[in-house]
Amino acid sequence: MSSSYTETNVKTVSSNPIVTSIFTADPSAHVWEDGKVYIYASHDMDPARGCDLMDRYHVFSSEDMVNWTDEGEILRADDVAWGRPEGGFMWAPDAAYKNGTYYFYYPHPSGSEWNQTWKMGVATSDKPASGFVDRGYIEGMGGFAMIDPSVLVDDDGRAYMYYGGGSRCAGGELNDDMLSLKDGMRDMEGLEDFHEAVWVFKREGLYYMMYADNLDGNNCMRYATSDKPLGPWSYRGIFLEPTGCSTTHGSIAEYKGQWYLFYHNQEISGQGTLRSMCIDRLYFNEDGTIQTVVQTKGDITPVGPAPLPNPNRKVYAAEASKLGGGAALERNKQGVNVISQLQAEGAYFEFGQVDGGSGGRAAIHVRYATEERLSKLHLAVNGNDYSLLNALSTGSESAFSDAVTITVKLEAGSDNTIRLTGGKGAIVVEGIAVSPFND
Ligand code: FUB
Repeated sequence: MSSSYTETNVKTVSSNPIVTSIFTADPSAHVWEDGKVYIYASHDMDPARGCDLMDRYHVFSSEDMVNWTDEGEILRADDVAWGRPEGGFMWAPDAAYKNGTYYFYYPHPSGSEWNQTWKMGVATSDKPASGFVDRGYIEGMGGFAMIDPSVLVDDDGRAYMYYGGGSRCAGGELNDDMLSLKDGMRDMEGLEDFHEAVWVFKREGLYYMMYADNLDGNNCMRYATSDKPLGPWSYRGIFLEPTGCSTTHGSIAEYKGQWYLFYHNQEISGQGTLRSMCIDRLYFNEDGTIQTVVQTKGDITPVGPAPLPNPNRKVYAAEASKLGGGAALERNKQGVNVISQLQAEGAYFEFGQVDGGSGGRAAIHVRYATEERLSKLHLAVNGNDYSLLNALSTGSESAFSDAVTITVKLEAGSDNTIRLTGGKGAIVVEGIAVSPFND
């Protein structure tokens, strides 16, 4: 049971960016055997310091390409025993599935000299979006910027890893264990203007490699094709024009008969290091070439069932909170109790005795209203920092939305404390809803 939806936030048409509460980048999409589509994304921590602080990968799932469930965090730098002591630098990941195991590949430096110590980490689980445990890194890789992994499991069960940065791309076959290389890596031939962000997929017997080019600060996505998984590749052209973001990165997947491009932009933040995932339709021509993707604000209609409301959901109303730092409880014009004055630095509200069910993952929805383009709330759960949550404008302080949502970890039982601190924008809050997954 992993649905986290309330009755009021089911969408009937997609919106870009698809996740607004936290910043997510580098989406790697896969359709697994349970029939759902999953996105393994990197996470731009807010506030950012370049890409240095990126951490805490979240996974998102959907059955209709419109409504996305935050499955929660699956791995953070602190979980990586061999990682650099300062943490951060959990960059663009990918995932693969073979023989009952899900593999999560992530680039991370092993030393303080981050750009000289990249490694390709692997975590595994028997579930697609939880339970990942780090298994170390793949030996025998390196020599240049070892970032942006992409893993293809071919129809015959053989698996290939690709990676690349600093204008160089390499590929090689993985052993059956998916944790080691068969014959090492070799440079990929035939790519034009390769920069980074390699992603390989297969369609109708043809291998496609997509990647970001070197257009400084405003890359395009280009692609090449081959009839063999490790090339040589034939360059085919550009299929995504600049998004306005200083990086471009993504993936392509087919779901229920339609192909999609998953990518990121900086629509919400205006900052190239606080990015947000988007999805648009992707079309092939008769000859297998890819049409230029039209970047939209979201026009996908559901291709499957929307998530069901979570039966474990409990609502915690404004009047049940403890307030501090200048936050106030007031009755608004509609006669509803709301927490206000949250624009004051340090103003906070806190719910104690929050029910975490049997413990583990739980979705938190904040019911809020703000006239500002972008307000923010800082979340802490049982004293653990979850960084800033984005609250996009609802149009006015009396138009409420549940759109601020994140999946966190709660302890079993009713002794959880959830604190939200303001100071970034005039925002009022009616309460929160908490939905333990009980999985
Ligand atoms: O997200 C960190 C880095 O930015 C990725 O590894 C690159 O592809 C670019 O998206």
